Amino acid sequence: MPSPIEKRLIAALSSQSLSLRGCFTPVAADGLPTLANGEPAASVWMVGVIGSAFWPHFKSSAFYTDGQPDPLDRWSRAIAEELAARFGGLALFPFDGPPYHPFQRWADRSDVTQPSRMLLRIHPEHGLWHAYRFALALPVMLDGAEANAPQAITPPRKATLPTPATDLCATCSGQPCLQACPVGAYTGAAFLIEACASHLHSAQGTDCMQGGCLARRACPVAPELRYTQEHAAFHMQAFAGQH
Ligand code: B12
Ligand code: SF4
Ligand code: SF4
Repeated sequence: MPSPIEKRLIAALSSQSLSLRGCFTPVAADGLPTLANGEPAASVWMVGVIGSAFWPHFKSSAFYTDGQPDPLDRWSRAIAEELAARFGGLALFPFDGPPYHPFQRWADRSDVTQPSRMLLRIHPEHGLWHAYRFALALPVMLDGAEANAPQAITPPRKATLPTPATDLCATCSGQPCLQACPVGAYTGAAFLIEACASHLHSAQGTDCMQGGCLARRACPVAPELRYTQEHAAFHMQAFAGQH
């Protein structure tokens, strides 16, 4: 049963085609900055996308067509900062850095994601087809109570999540992601960025550039959520443009 704050956030996010990807009660090791009033955050809410469901909504925004750089990051920032102001908290972004906020560690604190052989986090239902757009660090606890209210109860969020039964990659037959890259950029333990980037900039890289990473596309988990061609090409162009 979602808490009142969870319901309000879900409603606000769904109007932007974004998903609430989980939440957690931060501890010092999570490395959260303090809020504007100098107090620590009482809860962190992870926001992201699953598949390409958000794509038409983002594409219809002014950010997509204004010709300025980083339209998706600017779209995310506009939404997050409005929500942070509305809820009295702080918006944190995966792309601000280096140093970067540890979004993948935060993901593991708030959802049933696991490290995959591609190093990206894999989710039992969403596979590799999900990403984070921002996090909201709020002064209210997970159940919506004020952080300093004596009666406030913080449910141990992880305890309410289903336990991932298996290591998805360890039980994956043939681990096709490790075979599919034409230049072997995924070794299972590392991502060889130079090998990937030089392939993308060559004539042979057209398939990856236009349809998305072949290794990621080879993953059998959640094939129905694979990014659309246009969405995948958008990310590949952004990646290739920086490397
Ligand atoms: C720098 C960066 C890169 C670099 C280097 C990535 C790396 N693995 O070192 C490059 C340019 C290569 C890159 C490429 C891509 N990235 Co990138 N990247 C980031 C970024 C901005 C910072 C990572 C970081 O240094 N964090 C700081 C450390 C302290 O945080 P952390 O949570 O502890 O993360 C580290 C550990 O979790 C560790 N790790 C991850 N998995 C595993 C597994 C094991 C076994 C171990 C030991 C460690 C480990 O690696 C992380 C980096 O060191 C993150 C966003 C973010 N803020 O996290 C996105 C992020 C990781 N990237 C993402 C994506 C999608 C990609 C690409 C597919 C390109 C794209 N945009 O479509 C490729 C895939 C490459 C790959 N296999 O990693 C997503 C992953 C989503 C997911 N499903 O997990 C993120 C979270 C961005 C987002 N908005 O959601 N990326
Ligand atoms: S984008 Fe293409 S070259 Fe780069 S890792 Fe994926 S399959 Fe390999
Ligand atoms: S193809 Fe198999 S090994 Fe690779 S990420 Fe997907 S589940 Fe994991």
